[in-house]
Amino acid sequence: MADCEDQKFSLMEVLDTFKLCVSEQKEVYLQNYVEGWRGLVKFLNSLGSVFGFISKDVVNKIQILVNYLNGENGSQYITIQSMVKYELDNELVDMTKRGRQPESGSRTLLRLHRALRWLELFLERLRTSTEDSKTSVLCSEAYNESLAKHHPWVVRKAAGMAFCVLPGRPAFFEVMNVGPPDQVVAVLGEAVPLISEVYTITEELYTQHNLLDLP
Ligand code: 1PW
Repeated sequence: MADCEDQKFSLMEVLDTFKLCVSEQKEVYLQNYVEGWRGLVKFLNSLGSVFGFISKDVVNKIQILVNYLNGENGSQYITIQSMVKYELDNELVDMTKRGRQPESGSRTLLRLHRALRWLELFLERLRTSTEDSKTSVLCSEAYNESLAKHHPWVVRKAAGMAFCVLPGRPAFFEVMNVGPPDQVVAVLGEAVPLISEVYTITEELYTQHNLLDLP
């Protein structure tokens, strides 16, 4: 996986994996979900080393899910719907406090799911931003509206510090690696609804099973 993280990020690639995520029956393929996140990790890494602590946690979580996918019960982990059903049916999820199943697929995916909302809000703000917008402001607004409420003070503080050193809008668009600004905006216009669909399907599944507060 180290090799894959070194490669250059392209927003198109992330877009492609998220496109493949959703089945006709509106199920979410875990493999593609994880691939999408791998692309995002490349993105985080190309933003600079301050994002190291963020990408490290995401990499750990990706690895937990990959281990399930490649494990002996991998066939139960094809979609997030089948994963949740399998883990609940077999009492593999700590429901109220962390205990025997501290790293269930369901609680691990929930962390990525919450972070995906941040990403969605942030990309949408970027899409509608103007030349003089500050990425750090867009990013922290998106964070405060979403993920921040799930993080303790110390993580919020560290995240806030990392946002401050985000590259400006032109450099940021450059890192996305899809061409001139108007093209970035067009690709974002495609990416945001896709990410949003994956987010909404997952949110509904977790709501339905009362899993939104898994410890
Ligand atoms: C600039 C675009 C950024 C988009 C990617 C967003 C990634 C967000 C990951 C934030 C991680 C912050 C540091 C880790 C905190 C963990 O404690 C936390 N993990 C997450 C993903 O929120 C909760 O995981 P835990 O401690 O319950 O295992």
